[in-house]
Amino acid sequence: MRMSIGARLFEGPGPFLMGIVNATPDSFSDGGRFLDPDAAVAEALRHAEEGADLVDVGGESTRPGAPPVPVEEELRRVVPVIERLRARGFLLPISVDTCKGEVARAALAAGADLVNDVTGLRDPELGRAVARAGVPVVLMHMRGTPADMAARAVYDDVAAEVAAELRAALARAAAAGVSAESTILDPGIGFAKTAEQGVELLARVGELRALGRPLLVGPSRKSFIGKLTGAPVGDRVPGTLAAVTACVLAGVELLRVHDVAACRQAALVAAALRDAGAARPGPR
Ligand code: HH2
Repeated sequence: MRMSIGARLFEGPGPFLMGIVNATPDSFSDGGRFLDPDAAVAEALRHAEEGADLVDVGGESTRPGAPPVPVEEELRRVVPVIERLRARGFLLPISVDTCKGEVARAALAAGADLVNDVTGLRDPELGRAVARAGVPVVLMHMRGTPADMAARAVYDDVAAEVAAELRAALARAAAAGVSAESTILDPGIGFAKTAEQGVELLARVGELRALGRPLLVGPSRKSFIGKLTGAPVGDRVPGTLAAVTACVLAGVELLRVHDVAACRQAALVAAALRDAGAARPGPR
């Protein structure tokens, strides 16, 4: 990939790590821990110390069944975090995890550099805000809303259908005036996918490279790991590392994770394996 995000140029295959900061009372794995802005700021600083390349600040849980958050409440959760990080000279690019145009605009004004939209620009106002600010955007695949997405997890060919629906998101971005060069695509692990479909998507994530855009994947602590292993949500780092490794080997550039230090170690080893394999192609 070659893309400027804030002051930083993201160049090459990565892997680049996006550290998660959930300023929410109800996120599936860390709800309530970082609702206080100072706690959220401390978590972002910890991610930076552990080697994150950027951080993603969100104020609305998207766990299955999560209720929508009113715009005023979401603004109250995320804007102070971004303002405080910038006020203390935080150097990493900041992403805002929102699907609302108004929240994106306020977050960008407060110092965010990228918009992470789990709905893939369904809100035209969000598309216009991104286009106007000229910032990059993550277009994630989802069907329906967190309240009803589980019922929409019906696919004949999950990888092909997710690719087609991501193409539609790229078309929405273009219609809003967002250039293709500023988009990053994400298959949306856990969003309108069963555990089995999520595993198949991870196994075939390399197929999405045909869309010609950098890829971001967020497998961190997700329920497919619990389904495969029985591990509770607080004990899914090892499963996350396996998924991160698979993603890096498949050519995914960006990983959205809670456990930056552990994931960085796995991602760097996986990247070395990826590069060593590419250096000596073919059977020996
Ligand atoms: N996953 C979550 C939230 N935002 N954004 C992208 N681009 N990709 C993802 O896979 C993704 C995402 C869900 O994880 P988390 O933020 O930890 O939980 P919650 O939505 O409950 O806050």
